[in-house]
Amino acid sequence: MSTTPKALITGITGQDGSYLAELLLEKGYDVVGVARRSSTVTFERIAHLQEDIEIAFGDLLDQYSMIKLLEDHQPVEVYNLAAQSFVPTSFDQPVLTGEITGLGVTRVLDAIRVVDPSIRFYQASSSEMFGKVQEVPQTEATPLYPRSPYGVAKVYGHWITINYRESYGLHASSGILFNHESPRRGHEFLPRKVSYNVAKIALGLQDELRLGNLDARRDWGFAGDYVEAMWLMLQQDEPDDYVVSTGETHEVRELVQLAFEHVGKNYEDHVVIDEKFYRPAEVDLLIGDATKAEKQLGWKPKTSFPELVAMMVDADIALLKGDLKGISH
Ligand code: NAP
Ligand code: G4F
Repeated sequence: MSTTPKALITGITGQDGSYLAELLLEKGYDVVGVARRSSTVTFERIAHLQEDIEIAFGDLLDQYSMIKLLEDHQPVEVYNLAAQSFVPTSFDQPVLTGEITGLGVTRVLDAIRVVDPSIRFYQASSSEMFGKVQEVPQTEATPLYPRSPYGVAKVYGHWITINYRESYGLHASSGILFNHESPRRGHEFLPRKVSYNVAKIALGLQDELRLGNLDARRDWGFAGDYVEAMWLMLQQDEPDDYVVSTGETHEVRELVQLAFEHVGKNYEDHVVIDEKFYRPAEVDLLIGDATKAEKQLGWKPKTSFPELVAMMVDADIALLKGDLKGISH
């Protein structure tokens, strides 16, 4: 019998799925990535890993597919990264977001309870749960006050993870991750929207960038750093919840300004405020205190805010010039 540990990742086609798969392969795991069936292939972020990981099909909306995945692949660790993760879409599709991002967590946890309760479980909780923040900075003990259907669904996912840990003794941990970005980030999220459009402006392909609220503040880190914290949580003797953040907060405006400055331009010459990108309710200020992760996991972020912004703009310039073959960031 093989002694190679096997990990199963839901959300393998997403930003974090690709970085986590790379990390686990480096650590000697067999990796099974769960993708949902679609009429077009959505494997862009994992194209470079397709020889090394196994893709299996399943959907967080489908309970039986979760059970079958665990029976077929017998992982020792499950990382639940799948979600409808874009906040504005959660206002337009609140029920679907609740089904996937909230109830989907129960479907995975219940499959573990039924098939093999010794499987270790990671839940991708979010700083969006802090919403209208009740404390600054936010820790594992800060009361939750979500401000979007996505945030509400994540609160459910967070508490059902704690509930299965306490009710059935599962090794189930939640990482309360603050915003993390990379050149692999979806184009609809603010930092990637900015880096891609700044790259286009720098190359003379367009002149204008339309954005919403520039006053909100976020604690932004690099996704490649954050997936290590996920893995570390599942290596602990006891399951627990951890804030993962940089401990710095920056205005959206600051990120925009930095990205434009990186290509020698003034953001005020290009940015147009468009009410369409405002949200029905906003999360005004996020800043995390990751002291517990540092003390108990030995985890610290490695990439600074200016390094992250420069990395993303440079990668998009290379992408637009056609220099970037596959994904290497
Ligand atoms: P992402 O890029 O949006 O990826 C989401 C993944 O979930 C995709 O692979 C998507 O598949 C999959 N998915 C969606 N609905 C599904 C369903 N019904 N069944 C199976 N898979 C489904 O998100 P990310 O940035 O990598 O984030 C990973 C996780 O961390 C998410 O749960 C997110 O909510 C959470 N999180 C992210 C951040 C952040 O700043 N990035 C911060 C805190 C928490 P398709 O490719 O088919 O759409
Ligand atoms: O990049 P965003 O869309 O990320 P948001 O809403 O903070 O959510 C992300 O981080 C969460 C962790 O806190 C994750 F759980 C979640 O899955 C996701 O990954 O927006 C950041 C800020 C917001 O305040 C938004 O109002 O940027 C502001 N913003 C201003 N103009 C914009 C825009 N956001 C987007 N997406 N597009 C704009 O044009």
